[in-house]
Amino acid sequence: MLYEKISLKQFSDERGRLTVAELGDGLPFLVKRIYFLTESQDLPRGYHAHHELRQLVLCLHGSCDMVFDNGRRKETVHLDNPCEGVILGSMIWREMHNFTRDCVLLVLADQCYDEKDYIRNYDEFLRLTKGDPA
Ligand code: T46
Repeated sequence: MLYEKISLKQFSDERGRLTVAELGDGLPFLVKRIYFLTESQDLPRGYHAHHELRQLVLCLHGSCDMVFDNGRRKETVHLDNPCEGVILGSMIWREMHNFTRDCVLLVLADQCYDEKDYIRNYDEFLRLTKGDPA
């Protein structure tokens, strides 16, 4: 798999549902940054990879598709469940498609924002992943 699916611990009772991710249980790294996507339009996002960054992606509301690509094959995951997260590692090209208007995507990242960590050119990504046997 080009990504890891994570099922988060849930506590449901008559008040509703509480969902948790903590270090070592749903969250495999210390979080240095969070960001979230709201007011989503049906326009694709992403189109880049990261040299180092690891992230946990959670779709808190609505849905979207994420496409992962390691330079040799692609996998798509449909995100529509706030209790099911995706761990996204480094050197994976990602695209996000088919956002519903009510989509809220929460991302927890293990590094602060650094534009130098981005690979935004697909040919450059293919060149960098060429010798990688994964
Ligand atoms: C990723 C996918 C899932 C910042 O200044 N700080 C930040 O922490 C982030 C994430 C972005 N920005 C700025 C950089 C751009 O000027 O916000 C603008 C939009 O970012 P970008 O076009 O990279 O957004 P997406 O949705 O294409 O990608 C984002 C993350 O950047 C990326 O790491 O993996 O979500």
